[in-house]
This record gives sequence, structure tokens and C-alpha cells, in this order.
Amino acid sequence: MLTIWGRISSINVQKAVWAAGEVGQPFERIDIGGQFGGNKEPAYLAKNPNGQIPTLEDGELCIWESNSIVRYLAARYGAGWIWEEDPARRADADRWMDWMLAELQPAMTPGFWQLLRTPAEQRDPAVIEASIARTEAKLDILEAHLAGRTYLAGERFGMADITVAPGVHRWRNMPVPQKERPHLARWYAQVAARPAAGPALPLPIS
Ligand SMILES: N[C@@H](CCC(=O)N[C@@H](CS)C(=O)NCC(=O)O)C(=O)O
Repeated sequence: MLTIWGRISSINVQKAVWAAGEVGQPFERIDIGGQFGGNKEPAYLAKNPNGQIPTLEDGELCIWESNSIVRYLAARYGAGWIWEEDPARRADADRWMDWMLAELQPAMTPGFWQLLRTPAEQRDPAVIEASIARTEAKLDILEAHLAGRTYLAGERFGMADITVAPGVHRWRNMPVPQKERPHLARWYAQVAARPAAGPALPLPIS
């Protein structure tokens, strides 16, 4: 049985939970981080020296970095399914996974923290405005890309969808103006309806 360390409100934990569900691996998820604390304790730091979530344990193996966890689960348990053997097809998925960590998450996180985790009187409207503008530009890229394909990396559901969708789920449920993007909305509805997505995309977001 796998162990996933991390509170489910974290989009990085959501990726790991979704991937484990897709590849049909039973797992125990242990609440840690945020209001649960525990992620700076020596026992946890021995597993993940960053003191961040998620961390995955699979027997003797201990992995951190959410996208690496998704790739591991896909390669280990999802061969011929969500793992791509073909280097070109895998690169197509990889770029969206890296884009999520390097572009979309940094764009949306300041706005999320301001609006969901900062008392109203301490919020900085300039930070919120900048985060919305940056995120909207990234979502426009997704919209244009999804106009031409069913899933992020082509016609087959896979690792890229599992990695990016938690960010889109979060943004769609934030108190920010929601621009109409029909292709993104169609893709989100399709992937969020998957059985493994349910436990990974809690509402309300927090
Ligand atoms: N690059 C890391 C980032 C991990 C990260 O920033 N995790 C956040 C939650 S999303 C965290 O550990 N926050 C501290 C906490 O929850 O206490 C990954 O993708 O796994």
C-alpha cells in the first residue's frame, strides 16, 4: 500500500492522490502540513528535507516533488496507460507538467494566498491584480491549446491532465472574475468527471 503524506487542500497533494487513483493503487493519505503541522518535525524531514508536501512512500522508496511523484506512479503502475514510452509523446506531457510548476502555479499562488488565506484587512490589491493578470494570460494559452485536442498531450488522457487540472480547479473556484473559455471548460468537465478525480479535487477549496 502506498502512503501519501499531505493535506488534500494542497494542489500538489491533489496531483499525487489523483495519479494513485488513476493507476488503481490503494493508498493511505496522512494529513500533514498547513493547519495539521508536522511537516517540520525531524521524522518528516528525514523523508522530505524540504519540509513540504506531498511525499510518497512506496515500500522502501520515498519520493518528493509532486510532478516526480506523478511520473513515478505513471511509469511504475501506469505503463501503457498514463505513462508515455515514446519520447516525443512523453515530452508533450512533460512540458505541460513543467509549465504547471514553473508558470501556472507561480502565477496563481499569490492571488490564492491573498484571497483565501489572508485576512481581508491585510490583503494587497496590487498583488491580487497582478496574480489575476498573470494567471489569465496563462489560461489563455491553455484555451488556445485545447481548441485543437481532447487532452493536454493529445487524444489520450494522461500525466499532464492530472498535473494541470488541480490548478484549473482551484482557479475556477476562487472569487475572481471567470472569463469564458469553452475549450478549457469542456476539458475540465471531462477530466474532473473521472472517478479518480473526485477524491483529489475537494470543494470548497481552502
Ligand atoms: N515543488 C514542490 C512544492 C511543494 C509545496 O510547495 N508544497 C506546499 C503545499 S502546496 C507545502 O508544503 N506547504 C507547506 C504546508 O502545507 O505546511 C512540489 O511540487 O511538490
